[in-house]
Amino acid sequence: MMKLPRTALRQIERRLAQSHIAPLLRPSSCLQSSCRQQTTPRSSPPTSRSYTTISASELQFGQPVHETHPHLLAPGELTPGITAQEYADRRSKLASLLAPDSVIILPAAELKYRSGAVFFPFRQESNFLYLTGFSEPDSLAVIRTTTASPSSPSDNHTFHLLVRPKDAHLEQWSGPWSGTQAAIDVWNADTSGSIHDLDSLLPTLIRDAKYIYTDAALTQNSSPTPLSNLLRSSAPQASIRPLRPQINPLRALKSPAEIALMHHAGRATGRAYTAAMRRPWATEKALAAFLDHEFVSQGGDGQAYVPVVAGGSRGSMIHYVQNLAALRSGETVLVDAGAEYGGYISDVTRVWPVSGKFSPPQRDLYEAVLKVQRTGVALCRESAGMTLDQIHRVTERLLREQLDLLGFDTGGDAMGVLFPHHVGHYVGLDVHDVPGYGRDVKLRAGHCVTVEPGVYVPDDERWPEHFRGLAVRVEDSVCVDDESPLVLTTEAVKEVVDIEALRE
Ligand SMILES: [Mn+2]
Repeated sequence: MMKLPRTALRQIERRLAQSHIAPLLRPSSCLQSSCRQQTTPRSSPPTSRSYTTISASELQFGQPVHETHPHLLAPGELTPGITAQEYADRRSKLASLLAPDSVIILPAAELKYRSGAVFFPFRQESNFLYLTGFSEPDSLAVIRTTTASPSSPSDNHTFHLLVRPKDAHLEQWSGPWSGTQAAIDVWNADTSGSIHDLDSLLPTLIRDAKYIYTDAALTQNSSPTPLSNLLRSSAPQASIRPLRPQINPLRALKSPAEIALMHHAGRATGRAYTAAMRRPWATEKALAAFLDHEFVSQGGDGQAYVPVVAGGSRGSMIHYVQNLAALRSGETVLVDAGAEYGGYISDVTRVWPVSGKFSPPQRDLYEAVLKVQRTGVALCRESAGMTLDQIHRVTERLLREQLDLLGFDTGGDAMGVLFPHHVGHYVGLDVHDVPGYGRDVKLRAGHCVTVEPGVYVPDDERWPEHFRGLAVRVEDSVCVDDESPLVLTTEAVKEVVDIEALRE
């Protein structure tokens, strides 16, 4: 049983909030004082680096670090809110689950192109980010398990990063990147090297390995990929296994620092929604653009996913993202959007009347869904002993009861038509977090999920006339605690009276 340390959470949250009010000017310190010394001591003591006498704030990295961006990261943090120690602990926890002489191979995500040389914003592969905190493409991380001594059980692995070496000419075009020395000094790799030397460096790192854990693509068009060939020629005796089943149970249970980041993202999202509900909107596009801006001005890093902004019956299209139609008075608008912060997302849906006032059928259907949603949220506690699948079944039964009361015929396949999706999914680094982790797992303190029942009424004679074309979903992001849920997104108002009061 894990009790979420709410006092600690509040402290972290206060600091996160302050960091957005006034950038803190801290004296710049050398890299080794901020990161290296705070991680678990390893068998080989850190050697002194030639540039530790240079102020680190004069150096340039491929992502914010404390020395260059003290308004974003506290000393010791590798990404906002997550310390170098926490990243080291994640590697050591994963290593403790695997046999000695296992290696974990993590290729970074690839930069994706929109057209020609025009690229999309880069996003690191989630497991790579979770284990390293390093956010650059063209890199590869290797974690090799070792036999831990009983006196130092966390000293159970070595960690290696292959990255882009510093290159003044290329960096002038692409912006700075961090280089091989920073991989050791900042990201705490035991060894580092150039990604361009992968073919010569990887064989040494994985020689004599018994198991290779990786989710890298090993075939493409039914031929082995270059990485697959390299793994097999360097460690022909090793058996190659998927990494996901090993790492998913770790990623699924969030640390207090992760929960604080998600709470921060949830708060920014909630405030943006409530600000949006205060105003009249003529188009889906203007509303979407306002939220995008508010997510940042309320303290988030930006949008976590392509939002759904759907007026009227377009809300019945679950992933409607065109967001170009006019909004009409008399209709409701369904918005499914969320901010992210420090790599962690929040996921919220609200429905409100374009005019500011619900019509009687809109209010009736909305209240029915909201009532069921509140019950679902209340079940997100370890003491309920339920899985997401079980909460889904309870939700469907309660929705059916509510719809019966409103005069729907809920026989036959009605519920599959009216409520076609699952009640929730895990959230974290990914919107649908820890892909492959089952919804048949009993929820425990530290699991974070969405609760999002919805009713979408087709324009069809089968359903009561005044409800046809209505689309209602209410969604919050929630972390499970022992006895109660911690709702991350309470600042997005959802009671009818509160929504209507915003426009009075
Ligand atoms: Mn969702």
